[in-house]
Amino acid sequence: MPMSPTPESAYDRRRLHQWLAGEARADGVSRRDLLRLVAAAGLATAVAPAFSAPAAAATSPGIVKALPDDWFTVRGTNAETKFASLAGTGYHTPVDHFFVRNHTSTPVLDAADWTLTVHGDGLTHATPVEFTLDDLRKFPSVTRTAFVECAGNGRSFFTSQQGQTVTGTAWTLGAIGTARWRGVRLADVLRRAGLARDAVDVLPRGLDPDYVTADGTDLGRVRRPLPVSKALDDVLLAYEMNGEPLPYDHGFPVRVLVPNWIGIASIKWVGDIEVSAQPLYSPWNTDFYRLFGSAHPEGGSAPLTRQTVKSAWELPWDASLGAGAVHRLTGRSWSGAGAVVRVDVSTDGGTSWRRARLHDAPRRAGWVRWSTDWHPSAPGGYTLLARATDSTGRTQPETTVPNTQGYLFDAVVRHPVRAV
Ligand SMILES: Nc1nc2c(c(=O)[nH]1)N[C@H]1C(S)=C(S)[C@@H](COP(=O)(O)O)O[C@H]1N2
Ligand SMILES: [Mo]
Repeated sequence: MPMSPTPESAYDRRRLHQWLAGEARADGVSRRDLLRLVAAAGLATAVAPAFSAPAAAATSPGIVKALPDDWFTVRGTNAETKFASLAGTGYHTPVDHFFVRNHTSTPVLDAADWTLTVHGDGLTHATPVEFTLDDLRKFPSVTRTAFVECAGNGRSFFTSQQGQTVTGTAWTLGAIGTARWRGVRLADVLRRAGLARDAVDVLPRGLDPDYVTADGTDLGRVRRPLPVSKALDDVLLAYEMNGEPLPYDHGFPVRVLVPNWIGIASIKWVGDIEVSAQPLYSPWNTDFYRLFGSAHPEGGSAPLTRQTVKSAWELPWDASLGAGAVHRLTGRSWSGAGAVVRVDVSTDGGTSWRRARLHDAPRRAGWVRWSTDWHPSAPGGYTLLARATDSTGRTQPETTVPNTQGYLFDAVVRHPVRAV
């Protein structure tokens, strides 16, 4: 599905214009990458600012929490939730089942030492403003349910269903979790810090180690610019997850939570936020998290924002089910654009479809649990399919237009099972 123009495309063109005019900053982004984006956007390339060379650093991967085989598939520095293990766990993903996506390793921080520094020329004064955790707790708190889903969730199906080669972690569908987050509005904190009227971008940065690519380039700490419009809309600085302090692996003591957007926007272990009157770039909105490939604009799409629509069965791959018995099969569907209002399922590889029963009221930024009864009369192999439709009318296609980094897979997944 080609990306429809989003507000981010127009915003991104403006950001690039400003970069060309020397009015946007791009620390740690190669000039070549920006020129590629400039060319792709059809802008003239008259002037361009200089860049500082990044320094090298070592990293050691690590996740703190236990990763039992029944609940997780470990993929490099990351851990994918097994959907089958969510059956019966309730609406919110228990924190001990929640997937972990780490570029490097979980830093074990001390909440008593932690501060958030808000700084930059998008503030009304030059001095940085510091907030301790206690300071944040004095702001009115907000509690909301939202999923965090990696942009690469479902990536492995580009290869296994569509025969395409993509780069990145080979997730199946378990790079998502839904939690009840409590924290403060980023808008409140930015205003307290003295947000200026000409601020355009905010850049939250993690306290985890520098990210070094496979070829040894140090890209610095994980950070991704967010337009002020989104930052002021519904973004939280979260300090609780499902009623408990954030676990180490999920950003303790404070993470950014950007509802409906791809997971990278929700920076964990946030230590500082730059507020800028100039548009900002980082490798996470130039090289990564755009769509590249022959079906996409030369030089890539606009930076990715909202998640797509997906569905997953709460069953192992190749699950065995008794033939001649009735099984209540369960699953979940979600979308970054609107609430899921309808789920259609097929137990015969897509020949016939019926509606699944929804067990939750449609809810934006969350998922719906659903079920269907299935009676496999004869032993043998079967293919289960589930296709969700959201309140904006978006539905899962049969195939996803590929992109080189395998983002935003949204096609219906063919889930094999056996009746025995
Ligand atoms: N500081 C920091 N924030 C980060 C990341 C990271 O590696 N470092 N990974 C991002 C990505 S790619 C995703 S998908 C989500 C995953 O959140 P989780 O590990 O709590 O599930 O965190 C995002 N925030
Ligand atoms: Mo991600």
